Parts: sequence; C-alpha cells; structure tokens
Amino acid sequence: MKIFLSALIIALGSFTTITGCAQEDHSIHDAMAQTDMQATVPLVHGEVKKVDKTAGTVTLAHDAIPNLEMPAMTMSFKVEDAGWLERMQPGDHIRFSAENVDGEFTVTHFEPDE
Ligand SMILES: [Cu+2]
Repeated sequence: MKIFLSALIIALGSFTTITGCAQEDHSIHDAMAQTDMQATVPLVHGEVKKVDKTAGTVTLAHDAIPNLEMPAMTMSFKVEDAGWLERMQPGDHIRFSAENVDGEFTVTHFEPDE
C-alpha cells in the first residue's frame, strides 16, 4: 500500500509538471490553431445589403464560400460579435469568414474591405 501511495504521489507530481508544461505551451498552440483556422476558413468578399440589429443578422451578397461549399448568393448571416453590426452599413464592402455554428451560418470574422 505504501509503495502504491508513493507511486501515486510520484505520478501526481509528474502529472502536475506535465500539466504546467502544457499550459505554458497552450498559447503557442492557440496561435498555431488560429493560423490553421485562417488557412482552412478563408476570407471572402461580401457587400452589405441589410443590417438587422434586432435579429442580430446581416444580409450579404457574398462571393463563393469554399468552406461551406456555397456559391455566390445573397443571404442573411448571424454574427459572432453583435458589435460588428454597428460597423456595417448597406453598400459597405467587407471581408469575412462564415462558418456553420450549430446549424446556423454565422460570420465568425469581419473586417471592412478597403
Ligand atoms: Cu450563401
């Protein structure tokens, strides 16, 4: 029993060390994951047609969205950050990423298209 406990304590000690290590590496991992995201979820161009702040949606005439296998069309999207709606006006050109979030097409990245 004593040997078992010692082993357990050593194991726990190692676990803490490994966890500590992993946490330090986490930010690097996040940064890499974000780079991966940008590679797999492309930015596409869209023209703002309508902003509905009550519904939290924006209607965009968008180019093809490869990650959603969607051709160019006009449709409404939810937005990940409602604050973005304050920065969109009909007629604006934007660059955005869209993803299927819980079955709803959602703008997950937004930037004005200069
Ligand atoms: Cu669409």
